[in-house]
Amino acid sequence: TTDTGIALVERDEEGVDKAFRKDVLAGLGQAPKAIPARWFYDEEGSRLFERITQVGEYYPTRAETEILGSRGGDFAELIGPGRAVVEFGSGSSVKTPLLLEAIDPAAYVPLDISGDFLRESAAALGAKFPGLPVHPVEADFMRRVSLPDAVAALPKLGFFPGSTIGNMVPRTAVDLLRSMRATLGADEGASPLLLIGMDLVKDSGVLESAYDDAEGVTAAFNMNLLTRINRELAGTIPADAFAHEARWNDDLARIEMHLVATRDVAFEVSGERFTMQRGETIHTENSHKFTPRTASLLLLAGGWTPLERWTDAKDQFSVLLARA
Ligand code: AVJ
Repeated sequence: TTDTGIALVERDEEGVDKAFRKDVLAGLGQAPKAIPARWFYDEEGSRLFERITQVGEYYPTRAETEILGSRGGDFAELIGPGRAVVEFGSGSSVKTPLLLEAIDPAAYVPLDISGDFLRESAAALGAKFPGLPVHPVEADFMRRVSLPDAVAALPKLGFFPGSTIGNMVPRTAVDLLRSMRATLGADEGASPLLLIGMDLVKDSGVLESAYDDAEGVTAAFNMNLLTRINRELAGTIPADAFAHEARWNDDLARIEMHLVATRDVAFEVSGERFTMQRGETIHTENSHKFTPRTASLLLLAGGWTPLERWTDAKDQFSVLLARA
C-alpha cells in the first residue's frame, strides 16, 4: 500500500481524467499548439517508451546505464552507506539496482504520481533487495513531499536519472530542483545529496536521429498521444493527417517533438472544434540538452552545489552529484 492511499488522478462522472482534458483543450486552443509531454505515458505510451530505450539511435538509456554500472566505486566513496535513497519517479528495473548495489542504502523511497507504476516497481525492487526497507509514496514530486516517518532520521540521497529534468523549461526545472531540496530536508538543516542524469549537447544529426529512429518507434510514441486523445476525450483527430517530427532548436538547446498537420484538418475533442492548417504543428515535447556549464548553472540556480560529474566513454550523457 501507499503512504497516503489517496488516488491523485481526479476523474469526472464519465471517468475522464480532468487534468488531461484541461491540458489538451487549453493546449489545442493556444497558438502555437502544445500539449505537455507527461500525457505520453498511458499504458501503450509507457510500453513504447520502453521500446525506444532499446532502439539503436536512442543512446541516453544505454549511456546512463553504463555510467551507473561503472562508477559504483566512486558512488560508494562519495555517497557512502546508510542513506535513504529517494527516487523521483518509480524507478527503472535496471538503473536503480545499480545505484543501490553500489552504496548499500538504509532505505529506498520511490515517489511517483502513478500508484500503479509505483507498486509494481517497489515490489520488484523489494524482491531484489530482501533486507532493504522500501517505502513507496504516491505523490506529485513537483511540490514538496512529506517523507515517511520511518526515514525521517536518515541522511538522504535524491536520485533523478533519465534526464527527465530535460523535459522541463528552465524555470520549471529550477522549481523542481528547489522542491527536491525541500522534500529532502535541506531547509531543516539536513545535508542531502542529489544524483541526477542530464543529457549532453552534441551533433544535431545524432540528436535528431535519437528522436526519430528508423524503425519508427519514436514516431509511434508521439502519434500515440492522438490515439489517447481520441479514446479518452471523445476525439475525432484523423491520425493520417499528422506526421512525427523531431527538430533541434539550437537557440534553446533542445530537441522538440511535434505532430505536423500534413493537410488542412478539422476535428473535435470533448465537444470542442479545432482546425489546423497544413504545416501547423502540435508541440508535444521538449528534451533539453546541457553542456557541463549549463548543467552546473541549472543545479546552482536550483540550490544545489555540484560536487562531481561523470560521463560515459563516448561523452554522450552526464550524471552529476550535488549537495544542498
Ligand atoms: C524520458 C524524458 C528522458 O526526453 O529523451 C524519448 C522521453 N521522448 N524519446 C527523453 C523521450 C522521445 C525521454 N525522457
